[in-house]
Formats: sequence, structure tokens, C-alpha cells
Amino acid sequence: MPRCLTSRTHLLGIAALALTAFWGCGDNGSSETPDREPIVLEVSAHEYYFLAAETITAGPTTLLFKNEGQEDHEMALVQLDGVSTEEFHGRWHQEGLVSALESTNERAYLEAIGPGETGQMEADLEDGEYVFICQTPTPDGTPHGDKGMTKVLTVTSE
Ligand SMILES: [Cu+2]
Repeated sequence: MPRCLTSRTHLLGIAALALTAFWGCGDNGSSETPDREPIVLEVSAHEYYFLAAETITAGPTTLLFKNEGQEDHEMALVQLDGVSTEEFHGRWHQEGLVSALESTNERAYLEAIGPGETGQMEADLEDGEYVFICQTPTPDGTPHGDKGMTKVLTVTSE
């Protein structure tokens, strides 16, 4: 019995080592996201716009969302997939947001928070073009994004 237990433990140890080696190799192989501490990206919401940095470097990112406006605001961060920011906004205006979002991948979403509140989440961002969008409705029912509440973010590899 004790011998059986020992060999099983040993096998688990080898499996763990093999896994470590595998993932370690994978990390070194792709340099999509630099190995660094998460950077903090502050994003504030107002009527009806976002304030945030224009450009950040790729990698782990802490999104710190602050509602500095008078209405509720949410924050969706989508990565454009094969379209420029101009094409994305053009498609939004011509065909609607649902159609425009087909050429994006959502990377982060924080649900609506009230005035003075904050929200936070982690995202691992690869280089590319991104857009912040708020679709919380105004009192008359218009989504904030349709009032211009979007912002382009460029994530660079250097
Ligand atoms: Cu909003």
C-alpha cells in the first residue's frame, strides 16, 4: 500500500513538471503579450464621452472605470477584427451597432454604475485597435453610444 501511494505521488510530480515545461515553452514561443506587471488604465465616463489614454502597451491591464458623470454609465471594450475604426463607425451609423459588432471581439465589460461609483477588471490586451462603448440609455431612451459615447484605444506591442 505505501509503495503504491509513493509511485502515484511520483507520477503526479512528473506530470506537474511536464505541464510546467509545456506552458513555460508556450510562453516563450509567443511574444504577443510582454511579460510585465499589469498597467492601470483609468477610464472615466461623462455625458456623453469617455476620457482615457489614447495608447497603451500590450499585456496585462487593470481597467479602472470611474463614473464622473450625472447618469449611469457602462464600459464595453471591443477589439476591432479586420476593420479600421473608420469602417467600424461607418458600419455602426449605416447598419447599426449589432452589425458593426460582428467585426469585433469583446475584451472587457463592466455593467452600468451610478454617478461617483467605480468598477475594476483585469484584461490581457494584445496589440490592435479597440473601442470603448457605453450603451446605457439616456432618460429619453437613446443609447449613449448613439450620442457619441465611444472612444478609440490603440494597444501597441512596444
Ligand atoms: Cu454612458
